[in-house]
Amino acid sequence: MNFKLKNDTFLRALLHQPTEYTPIWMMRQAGRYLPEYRETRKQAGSFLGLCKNPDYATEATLQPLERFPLDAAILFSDILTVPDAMGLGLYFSEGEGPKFKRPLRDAAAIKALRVPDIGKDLRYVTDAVTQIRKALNGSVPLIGFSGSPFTLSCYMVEGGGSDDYAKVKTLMYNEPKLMHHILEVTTQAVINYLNAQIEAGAQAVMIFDSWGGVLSHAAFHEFSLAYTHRIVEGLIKEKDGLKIPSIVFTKGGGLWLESIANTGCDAVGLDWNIDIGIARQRVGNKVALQGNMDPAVLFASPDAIYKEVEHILGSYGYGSGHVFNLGHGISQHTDPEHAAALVKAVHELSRKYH
Ligand code: 1CP
Repeated sequence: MNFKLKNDTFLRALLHQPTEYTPIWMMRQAGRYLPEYRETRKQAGSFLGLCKNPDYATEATLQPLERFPLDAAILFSDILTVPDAMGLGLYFSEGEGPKFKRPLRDAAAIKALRVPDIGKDLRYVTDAVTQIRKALNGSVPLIGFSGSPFTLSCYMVEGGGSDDYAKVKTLMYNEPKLMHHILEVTTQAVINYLNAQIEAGAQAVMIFDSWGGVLSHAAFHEFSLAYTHRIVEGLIKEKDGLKIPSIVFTKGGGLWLESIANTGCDAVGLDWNIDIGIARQRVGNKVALQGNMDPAVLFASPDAIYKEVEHILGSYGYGSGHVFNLGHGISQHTDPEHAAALVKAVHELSRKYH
């Protein structure tokens, strides 16, 4: 029991301890689908302006919690702050998503890559974590996060989002040593970054391997999972006598569930391709599961949302070890009332399974 928190259901579910209901939070729960977020972003001037100012980051983190009785808060930031701190020059062009001014396009740039000084170059993130913990005042736990080295490398080599990952895959197949060098440096950066978030007050951490699923079986294990594994091993496991659970989410990772569970993480995040009951059979009690509703269900009516929630809860079955979530980030076109219906449905319908 965590006496410091009013609601520690999320942490207990991650550690397979008994709960009264299934906890829920939503990936990208703060963001463009909320009118109050759009207003705050306007005040801040830009998305990066939000991330780099701890007052605004705190405000954005708390917005979804003021609307919905969610069981966890997630730090408002982005995975791309790490390559930005490594000198790649992150910027957002309106309607085009994230871009880097100096993507990794040759061996010289790759060899010059350095682990950033987290205490200096990412101080705005750890300051935000400290401030958010204060503002939460023990209501629900705060999740810290990072991208996986492979997912970060995709953006660092492509220079932005991609449909085919042609540049990063070409590098990986032509120059595996250079690719491994990027992954090595990024792995050390991510370990330092997540541990700094934990030191600043993050009570659980999540590694987003959003693009690991675009790899072949062999490449996934060599270029993505091996590094995720090292990160999990390098994390601070306990702080102030409390366990700090870790969650590994690989979009499209259903095929590799057992390998992901073997990294030593406490929970595996699932997208919506896999049935959560089958996933549970495959991993047993080794890890908790987080997921796995298709975010597009939120476009449908509250009745349809209730049906889908019942289906997922029923498929997971009885007992702890499930954190309800979407299988990927909430769409900016979601009606906030539908998000409210989802949270209500999970809280109401899950009690009979506990
Ligand atoms: O206001 C805006 O226009 C910016 C939209 C936005 C937001 C709200 C971006 C740009 N990032 C975020 C916040 C964010 N990003 C959070 C905040 C906390 C929360 O969940 O509420 C988190 C955890 C992320 C993580 C993130 N950023 C991931 C991993 C998760 C995932 O969705 O797979 C990835 C891949 C990114 C990159 C990124 N940042 C922003 C966008 C639009 C993207 C995706 C670009 C692409 O499709 O390649």
